[in-house]
This record gives sequence, structure tokens and C-alpha cells, in this order.
Amino acid sequence: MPDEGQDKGVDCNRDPRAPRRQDMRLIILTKGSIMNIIPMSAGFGARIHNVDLARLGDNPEAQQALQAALLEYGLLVIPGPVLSPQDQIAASEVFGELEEFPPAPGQIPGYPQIFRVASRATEGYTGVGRYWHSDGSFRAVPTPMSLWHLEARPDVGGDTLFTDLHEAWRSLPEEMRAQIKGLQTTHRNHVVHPLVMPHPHTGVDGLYLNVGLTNSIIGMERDATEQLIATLDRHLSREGAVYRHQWKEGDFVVADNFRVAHRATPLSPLQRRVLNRTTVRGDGAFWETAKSDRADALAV
Ligand SMILES: O=C(O)CCC(=O)C(=O)O
Ligand SMILES: [Fe+2]
Repeated sequence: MPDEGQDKGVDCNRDPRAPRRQDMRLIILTKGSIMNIIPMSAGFGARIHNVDLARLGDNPEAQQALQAALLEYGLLVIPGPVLSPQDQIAASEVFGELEEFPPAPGQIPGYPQIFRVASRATEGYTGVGRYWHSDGSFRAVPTPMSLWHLEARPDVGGDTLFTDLHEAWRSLPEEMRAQIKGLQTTHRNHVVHPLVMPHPHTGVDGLYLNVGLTNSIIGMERDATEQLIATLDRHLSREGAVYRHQWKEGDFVVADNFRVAHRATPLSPLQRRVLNRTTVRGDGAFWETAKSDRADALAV
């Protein structure tokens, strides 16, 4: 056990967003193995070490630890070996029931749960998400989680950026908070969401904005809407707020889409990059299923 007392005095000038020294490693014992949860210095997100994603199925304790870590940190980065599509799907299902996508060129036949993003059109969808967004914000019940698994890593470029939506809301100037609380955004398909969205499970407010796909803000003129979106876009990118993920092959990254937004960075098509994404259905998040399991148990 580290002696907490020995750190006294070191902390007084610390960056308030940095994790406290004594929080650096939360160690959870699971079936004789040790999972390490290491908060990242961005102030959100954690790296998880010593978890075998291909063998999560028979380890409910590890599954619960990962679910709890996602709710706490909003973003999990889990390094490991490249998984088969079956194992990627099984590991994703720890977080809920998955969305499915229609067959398309470059997608993996027989695995509709995997949405493949790639630098080349022959291997997946290209040019995806180069602006701050949460996946599935255009759905009436938005996609609660996105999970990515990197299969092929480019030599340069192709990082993914993440920013904390709860902190983005908390850190807005008071005047702006008063101006935007209660506003509603629309997408082109007329789906409407509150701009300040309470997290469906924790109830914590976050700034929920798809910078690329928002069509209008109800009751606002077009120019004012564009200005507000540009201001909030800059706020999401403000100094110190962004975690830049530099991918390694085999990385498995899980995002709570109500807690963090993400954004792809440019990449040359000369570079090969293949990123396999799964997404949890709006009505299928683990916290929903846990609720209905409890209801079923009570009904028996
Ligand atoms: O390519 C990336 O880094 C992320 C693209 C994206 O927005 C997504 O896969 O949902
Ligand atoms: Fe995305």
C-alpha cells in the first residue's frame, strides 16, 4: 500500500484536471487476476490493463468492473491483441445490445454489428466523423456507447480526439449557460434533442452537440445558430480539454457518448488504417438491461 502521507505538500500546485496521485491505480481482483484502472491525465478517461477481452464472457466480475469504470471515466482505453470479429462483438456486448448495419462494400460479410471505418473505400467507410460528435445523435433514442477496435495502424495520422461533455457544460461561462439551457437542436431528419442533455443513467448534464449534423437550433436564426455552434465547437477543443488517442493495433476503446464526444483527424489514403466500430443500441445499454433484469427478478 502506498503511504498517502508521503505525498503531502506535493499536491498544492497540481493541475486540478490531473488525477490525484493516490487515485492512479485502482486495482480490482477478479478470479485471481488483477485489473488495473489508470485514470488519464486529461481529467476523464482511463487506461485498463490486464484484462483479457477474448475471455470476458466467463468473468462477470470483470464485466461489472468495466461497466462501472465506463460510467466513472467516460472513456476506456484497453490495449491488447487484435481480436477476431466474433471476439470483438462478444467484448462489445458486455456494454449492451449492438446496432446492426446494412451490407456495404468494404464491410465484413456476416458481421452486421461491425461498422468498418477505413482510409480506403475498399476496406470500409472513409472520411467519417471529422467534427465533434457523438455517434447516432441523429437517432430519436441516441446511441449510448461506441466501441472501436483498431485492426491496421497507419504510420502517420489517423489519431482520434475525445473531449468531456460534462466538463464542457460545467466550464462554460455562466452567461452562456443561461443562454443555452433549454435550447433544442434538430438534425436534418427532424430528430430533436436538448442541447444540454442529462446523462440517461447518471442524470449529469452534458453539452450534447453534433457539430457536423446539427441542422438548426429551435427558435434561433440561421446566423445566430451558426455562430453558437462555432463558439461551442471551439469550447470543445479548448486548451487542455482534448485527449488525443494515438492508436496501436489491438486497442479497444469504449466511449460513453453522453459523456464524451469524438472527432477523427485527417489521414492520407496512402496510409492504411482499418478501424472496426461497434455501437450499443439506444434501448440496449447495460444500465437499461440491468434495470429490466431486476424487474424480471422482482416479477418472479
Ligand atoms: O476514424 C476515427 O478516428 C473515428 C471516426 C468516427 O467518428 C467513428 O468511427 O465513429
Ligand atoms: Fe463517430
